[in-house]
Amino acid sequence: MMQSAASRTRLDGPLTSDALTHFDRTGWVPVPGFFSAAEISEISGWIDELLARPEVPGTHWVYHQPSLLDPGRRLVQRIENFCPHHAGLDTLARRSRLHRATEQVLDGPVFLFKEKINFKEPGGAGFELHQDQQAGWSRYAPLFVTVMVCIDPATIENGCLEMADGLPRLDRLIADEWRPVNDTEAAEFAMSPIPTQPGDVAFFDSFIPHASKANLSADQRRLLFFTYNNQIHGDRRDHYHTDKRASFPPDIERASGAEYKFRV
Ligand SMILES: O=C(O)CCC(=O)C(=O)O
Ligand SMILES: [Fe+2]
Repeated sequence: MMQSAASRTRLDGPLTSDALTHFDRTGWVPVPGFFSAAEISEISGWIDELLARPEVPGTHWVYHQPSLLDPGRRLVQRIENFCPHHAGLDTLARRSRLHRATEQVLDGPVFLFKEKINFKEPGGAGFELHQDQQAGWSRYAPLFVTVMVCIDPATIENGCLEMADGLPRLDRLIADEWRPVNDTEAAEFAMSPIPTQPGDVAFFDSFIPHASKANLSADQRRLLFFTYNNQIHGDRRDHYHTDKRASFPPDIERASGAEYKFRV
């Protein structure tokens, strides 16, 4: 059972009690304008710094994909595991107003579990309908909360996030691990696109079904994601990254000829 709103101790922080109540009821909450234009411009500059760095084994993890618009072109799909290698992004994740907000949502001190930037450049693929917890996360903790930070305008045209709508908050998997949610499993709910502007954020738990479409527009759509768990479930970051590095390493660390399949 999820904690009811009534039993929750409210920590002070940037999120209002209305926002926390919305999260408790539905498993997610949008918070428009959490960051100023100046803050997003600084974060965007940090992302540019990461992108400009050489890909070297043992540093941040870069993954590529072929462009759907120009299959000969290789795009950066995402960068993960960068906080240990970037002081500004690490401070944002672990010692900031945003971090405090995640403590409010998770109702206590949190550990950063993982982080990534999904670039979704023009030609970038979408994400099939899934619950984040389906990606084997139950091995690490029973519940996570992710905060999405919008860096570029995310629109229907460039593949903004889409959330399950009209469901009471889920506290279980509705589909098997490691495969997208199918149409039968999705019959109980509708999907709503969530267009966002730079500076908007959204908090969502690891059970809410979500998806996004490919970007067939001319505009890139960068979204930054930090995922946390309550400290009562331990600091699982190293365990997760050791496992992922073995099963789905960054492109620069891949053995030639080996096949690695991205599943959810
Ligand atoms: O970037 C997106 O559109 C969604 C990404 C997502 O849900 C994920 O990577 O788990
Ligand atoms: Fe996801």
